[in-house]
Amino acid sequence: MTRNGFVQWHYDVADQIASGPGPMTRRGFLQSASTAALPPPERKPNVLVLMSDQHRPDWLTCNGVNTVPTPNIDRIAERGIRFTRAYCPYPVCTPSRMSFMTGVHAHHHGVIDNRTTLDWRRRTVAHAFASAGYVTGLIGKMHFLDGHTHGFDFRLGFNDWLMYLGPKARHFADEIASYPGYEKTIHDTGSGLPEIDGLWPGNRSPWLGTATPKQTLASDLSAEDQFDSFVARETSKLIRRYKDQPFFAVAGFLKPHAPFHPPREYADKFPPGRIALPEPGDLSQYPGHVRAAAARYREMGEHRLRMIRAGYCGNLQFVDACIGEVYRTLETEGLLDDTIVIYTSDHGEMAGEHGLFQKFVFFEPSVGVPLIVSYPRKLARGKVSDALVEYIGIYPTLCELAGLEPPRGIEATSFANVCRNPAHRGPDAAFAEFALASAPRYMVRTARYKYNFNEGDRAELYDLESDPGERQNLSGTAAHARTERQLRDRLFAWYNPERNPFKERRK
Ligand SMILES: [Ca+2]
Repeated sequence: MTRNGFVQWHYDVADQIASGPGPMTRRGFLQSASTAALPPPERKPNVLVLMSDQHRPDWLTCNGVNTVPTPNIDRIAERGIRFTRAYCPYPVCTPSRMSFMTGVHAHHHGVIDNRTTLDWRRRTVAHAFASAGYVTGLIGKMHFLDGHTHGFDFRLGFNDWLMYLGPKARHFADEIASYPGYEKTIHDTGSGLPEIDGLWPGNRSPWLGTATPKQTLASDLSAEDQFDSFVARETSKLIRRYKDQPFFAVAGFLKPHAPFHPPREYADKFPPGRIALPEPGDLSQYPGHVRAAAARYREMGEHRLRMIRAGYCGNLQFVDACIGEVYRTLETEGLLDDTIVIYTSDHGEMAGEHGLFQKFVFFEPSVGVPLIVSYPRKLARGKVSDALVEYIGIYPTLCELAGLEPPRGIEATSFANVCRNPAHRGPDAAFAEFALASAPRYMVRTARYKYNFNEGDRAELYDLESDPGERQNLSGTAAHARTERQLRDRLFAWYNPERNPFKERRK
């Protein structure tokens, strides 16, 4: 079987599953419903979730930040509502994504790190849409192995891309190995190499021990061979194939997440020598985990950090182009008005602020996410909302906007009311948590303040109105004692650290 033949086979199998062998298939049911004597019901909207990985929320040209041009994401914002204060529930890949899928926080779904898998019994947003007659597809990254178990009629992931790449996959192994500390993780399921244990001999990557950490910025893979191009192409195919019935599609892009090696034409736009690193500022007021992480990055040296930031910039501009490719498919198929499009990311990226890179912290660039909701048939266009909304709320919001039954047994709150009226104030707080098994920490963010409770370490309190850069930790000051106490009570009412069972389990 050729590579293209493999992908075609996958679609044919998925189509059979979607059509089903029985006398009353999902498609047959929809057809029979539309031929009954009653007028046909209003057609359900399609749903397309475009999810990048690690896109810091403020880096959008439509937000007035020109560090990296994002013309394609800007076009989605022109046709929708852009949220400036959206938060992920747990700033690392898998726990955050499983909250998107299930509508519950990590302390309930139990996926508290990238090595834990989601309980198969958890109902997901994909189950909800499949039950409502949608064809459901997941193309790309999501951090679980079996899409069918979690509600998707079919999926294509890293393994399918690696099969498409064939021997060129070793370039990707070299790119993963280039990130300091990642040499040993090239067989890690979370990093993009083989996701299915047993697919390769000895449950190991065939490149284990042979990868050569990449030293230069530009990827050795062409733009069209990149994972995100594969995701864009296959998502576009799915849209074209299922355009006549409602589809629920998730496109999970890998970039701007590491490896920080954009295709050459994007790497050339951001020469590391011209990349400015932010001044870390006074770190003494921050808790120990922030100071320790900043020290580790400082040791990597300025050249390395410039390379990382340059690669991040090139990655972001490239993934913007891939997102644009999928969006243009909706456009050329005439589906824009009747498709709910979400653009978001599973968490942000510090990109050097406070001397930090990646995520793992509750500073705004890390715990914040970009979030755009577009549904031109029903919602206003070109609006901006500063309501506090949560990434975990996407599931009930999509159900409400698509006219599905409200999901039961979840804790996420729909923000469909803000989508319908962008002037709506929205919820009065957003919550997050992190590292529940090792050094638990928790965040509450209100319209004005952010309070972080760090177990065994000093707390943090920021006044985001007067200090949006979070440079002045007000925790422990007499002038803010009452505010701090109130926020702490609010946080513990949401989740009391005393009830965290994960730390005990790992002892
Ligand atoms: Ca991620």
